[in-house]
Amino acid sequence: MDRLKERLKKIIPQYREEIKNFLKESGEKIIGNISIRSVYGGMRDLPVLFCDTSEILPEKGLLIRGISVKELSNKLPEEVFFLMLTQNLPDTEEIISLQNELNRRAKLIPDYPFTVIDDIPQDSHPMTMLICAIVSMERESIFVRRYAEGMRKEDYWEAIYEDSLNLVAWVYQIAAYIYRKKFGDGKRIFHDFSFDWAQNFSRLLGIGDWDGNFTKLLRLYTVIHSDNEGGNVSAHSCHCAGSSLANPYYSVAAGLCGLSGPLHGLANQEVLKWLLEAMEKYGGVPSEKQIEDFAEETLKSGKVIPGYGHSILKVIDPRFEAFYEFGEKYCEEDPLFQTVKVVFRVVPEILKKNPKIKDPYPNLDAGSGCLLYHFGIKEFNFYTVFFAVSRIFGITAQLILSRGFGEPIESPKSMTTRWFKEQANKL
Ligand code: NMX
Ligand code: MLT
Repeated sequence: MDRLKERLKKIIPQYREEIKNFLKESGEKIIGNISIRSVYGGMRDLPVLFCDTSEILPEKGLLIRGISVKELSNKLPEEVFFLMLTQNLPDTEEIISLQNELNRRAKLIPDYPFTVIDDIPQDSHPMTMLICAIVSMERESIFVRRYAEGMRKEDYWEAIYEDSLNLVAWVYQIAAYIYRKKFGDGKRIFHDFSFDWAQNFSRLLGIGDWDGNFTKLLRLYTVIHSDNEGGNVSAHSCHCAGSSLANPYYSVAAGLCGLSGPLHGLANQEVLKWLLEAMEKYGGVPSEKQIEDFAEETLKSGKVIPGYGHSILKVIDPRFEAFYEFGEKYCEEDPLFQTVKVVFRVVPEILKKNPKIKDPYPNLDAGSGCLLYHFGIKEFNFYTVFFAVSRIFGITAQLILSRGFGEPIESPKSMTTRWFKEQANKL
């Protein structure tokens, strides 16, 4: 029996009822003002979306169902997925049931997404390969089949759940194959059904994790990147596509296209590039003064310092702290990690000098790539794929809940600049 699905069968109708009643009582109440700057500034700070899996508090960072992500750093990604969907961490039977469910589905993966990867130009970015393989599997969608059969609206979430669990059980297999194809011997490694999700991901990558520490990193990495409330580009793109009832394969692909940008998921690759350039320039771990000069040069050339700043946070990202603590424990001596430490001591003070920068502190990307690098993943254009595989836990959980509530298609009103100017003149 799939215990998570059984739990959701009880929870979803209550959730739907709760929101329905809330809207009945309070739907017409006005909750805020909109400034023209917000509209033209990427909709910053506008409370126009709801998301119950997680929230970011500017002074505390990410909370998943009210629990700080740092406190969840020793949990399994499967446990956090269960938490996002049900508000509770699973008990032993529940987690075993979810793991069995994922393992059962893992072996049902079709062969053709691997052929898609074989056939695509091999110099394509790994994110392109991943997204193409995911879109190709759209024909497996249970939602599409059941929708065509006339499924009731109240049942949408169940079909979305089926597709989402398949994606969670399949996408890391595809990601690992992309890694092996582009950077390894090209041979596909197969699943071990006695393993958990991260153990299998690690095994399929073929990294040779003799002491189990790389698998520990994969667990931490996945939990840390799993969700980040609803307004970031990947979550929002997936949510928006999903609201049209595009199936989870399309919706997740839409989210991952958004994740591929350098200001979002590609930033971890940019961070590594920046760190390695600094180390190469100064012949090893740079001094504080050298990093100061290097950062000033970056800013003068009109570029951002990757891994620093956040659109909501106003403090050091606790996700960075979790990676930092992992680094202290497992790769303290690594020159790359030592460089991350120097940058962390120097860069916030430099960014603070620019009053426009609201958050001068490290975000999650400032420390994640160097840990992957330490464990032998030196191909940093693959790092966004790790982010993508992790983020699928959160964005699919959000899709399941959105269809569970019966959320309508997204359709905010856009206005012309002429209209905004007219409004401004009236004030
Ligand atoms: N280096 C240089 N300038 C910066 C930085 C930085 N790290 N962070 C912000 N700024 C600039 C920003 O470009 C903007 O300049 P302008 O007005 O000329 O366009 C100004 O400061 C105000 O930006 P904020 O309002 O503080 O931040 P915003 O919400 O616009 O952007 C980020 C947030 C994350 C896009 C921005 O801080 C950034 O580009 N950081 C570097 C890239 C990065 O690390 N991205 C990863 C984000 C996390 N993720 O995983 O997705
Ligand atoms: C994320 O995890 O999605 C990033 O920190 C980006 C964001 O919060 O906008």
